[in-house]
Amino acid sequence: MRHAQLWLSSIAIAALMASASAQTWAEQGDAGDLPSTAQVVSGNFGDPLTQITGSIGTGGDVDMFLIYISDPANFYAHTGSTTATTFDSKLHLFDANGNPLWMDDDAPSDVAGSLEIGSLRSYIGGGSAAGNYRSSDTPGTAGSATWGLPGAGFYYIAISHWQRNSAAGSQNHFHTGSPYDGIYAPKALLANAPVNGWTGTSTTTGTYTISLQGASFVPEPASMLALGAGLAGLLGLRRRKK
Ligand SMILES: [Ca+2]
Ligand SMILES: [Ca+2]
Ligand SMILES: [Ca+2]
Repeated sequence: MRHAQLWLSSIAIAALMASASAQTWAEQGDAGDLPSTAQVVSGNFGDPLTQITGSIGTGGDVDMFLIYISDPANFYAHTGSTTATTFDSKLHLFDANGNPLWMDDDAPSDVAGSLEIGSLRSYIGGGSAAGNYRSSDTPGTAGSATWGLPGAGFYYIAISHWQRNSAAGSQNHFHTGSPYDGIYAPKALLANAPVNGWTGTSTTTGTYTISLQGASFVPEPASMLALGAGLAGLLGLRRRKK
């Protein structure tokens, strides 16, 4: 019985993931800067999401997007060349509850070289030298954090000019000084303090392209209903066969 259930649910999920179409999400209007106002990158669940494009406006704009990380082991996000992203960017990654996970201002040289990431553009992901991952509590210690993600699921990614910093209350989640090319884990005391504001000011504007690997679109409401109906059907099946 258990095997039959697993088999049926994989069919339901495969059906939702079947169609591969658009891979780029273009910011619609202005994406909000907190989980409650983040733009949902919705589409066919499981379609790979390889790019998010948008713009940073005046007033220290921050753009946050809800994405699905389908392949956490191979996930990365970066802001590309100096023409792909026209300003000195910073990337922040949060879990589905808005808790801080990782921040990078300037991509470390090794991944910048292999992925052709421009000067002062940002990178969050595995694949850099172990020493480049640092705790915000001990930023001077190479390798004081170890790369990882909690697993496949929903995440928030935010892009901003480098002078904007995610915060809980008035406390920055992450180290904001040198070395700027560290990929930072948050301060331990704030690891479970969801983002509820941004510190720092900037008047820089520009356009960006975030390139992604291991990410996919978030289910559209219709797909969520279909998935829900499929699961309800499975539960009904289990009840009937008991
Ligand atoms: Ca924007
Ligand atoms: Ca915004
Ligand atoms: Ca930067």
